[in-house]
Amino acid sequence: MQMLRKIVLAIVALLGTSALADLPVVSAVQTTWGGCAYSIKVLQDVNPIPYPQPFYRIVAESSVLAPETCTVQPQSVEWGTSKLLPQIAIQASADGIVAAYSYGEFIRFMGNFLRVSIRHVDPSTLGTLRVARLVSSVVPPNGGAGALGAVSLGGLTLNGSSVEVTGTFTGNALTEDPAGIPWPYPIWQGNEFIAIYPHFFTSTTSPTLSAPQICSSLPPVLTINGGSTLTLECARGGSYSDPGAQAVDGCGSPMVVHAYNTGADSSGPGPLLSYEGSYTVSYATWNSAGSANASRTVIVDDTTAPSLALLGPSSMVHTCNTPWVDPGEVATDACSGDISTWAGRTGDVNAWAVGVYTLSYTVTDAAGNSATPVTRTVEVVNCPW
Ligand SMILES: [Ca+2]
Repeated sequence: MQMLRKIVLAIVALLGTSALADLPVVSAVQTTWGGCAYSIKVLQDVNPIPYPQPFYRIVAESSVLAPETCTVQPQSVEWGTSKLLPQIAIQASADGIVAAYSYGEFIRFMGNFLRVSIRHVDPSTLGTLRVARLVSSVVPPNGGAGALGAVSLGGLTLNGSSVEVTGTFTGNALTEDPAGIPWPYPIWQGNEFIAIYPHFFTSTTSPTLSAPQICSSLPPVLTINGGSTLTLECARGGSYSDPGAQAVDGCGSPMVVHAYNTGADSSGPGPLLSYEGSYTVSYATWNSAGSANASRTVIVDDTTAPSLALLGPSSMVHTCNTPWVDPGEVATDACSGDISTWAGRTGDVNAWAVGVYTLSYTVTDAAGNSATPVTRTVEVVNCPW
């Protein structure tokens, strides 16, 4: 029995020292930078000490994609090991390459203990230009000694010069590792996190650690189609058609919009296009997260001059000694309709005196817009005296 155990140990030891290239790849991610490929791989291995158990090797690799731009010597560097399956990510931008992975172990009576490591990778050597870590813990209510938690890597994103790491954690506190703040750490609500490292590639600035907002808790957003002020030309007999509004909840899903005084709902007559004025159309939406209200001002304006035309000819000959009767004029306004009775005339005809008389007709609508004046000439002839 003792001999068998030694043999097993020897075989396991042999496996444990086998070249990295021979180990099975559990997971791998890759990015490209400067014509080179950079990857992180998780390799499965067996640690024989103190007794055989599986563990993982986290290995960075570089290779050449475009020989004209990539001048690195392809290589493979082990960054660390983990007794729990690591989560891995790698991203590159013009600023550089950043890699992240979780690593840790199971600790008896405590559970899984996992950190996340975030590295600024040296493209030439696969060494680390900067390393940042995240760790979680359980902060007891009385502020006494805490316990370790497990941080899971969710996503790694480059936003310009900042690096954003997301994920989840167990426990009730998430900090840098080592923590930049004294114990006991602030207690978190929820188990999701966003860590934003500003100027990650050029500084060692601490991250902003926050819990992502749950979209369903965000209030709705209401948008008025076509803007909050609508100016329309007065049009007699015209009917108003409201462009409406739209609303989305905090997660971006469309919501029902309630509209008031559009002319198509029961709450009011809506803007009246036949009458100049300022009208208000309102919108509202609500859900369990809150409500949103907005209103539109509809201005009905008369900016168009009326039309004016003569009834009868514009040039008339009238026999003296009988009354001359003006055939009149017709005036029409788009807003006010027939405004012939609003027209005025300057000049007069003396039907008992020979002469040429010029009459000028004018009309102005309710908004002060005047029609182009029209004229009529009347020649009085053949007076008996
Ligand atoms: Ca008018």
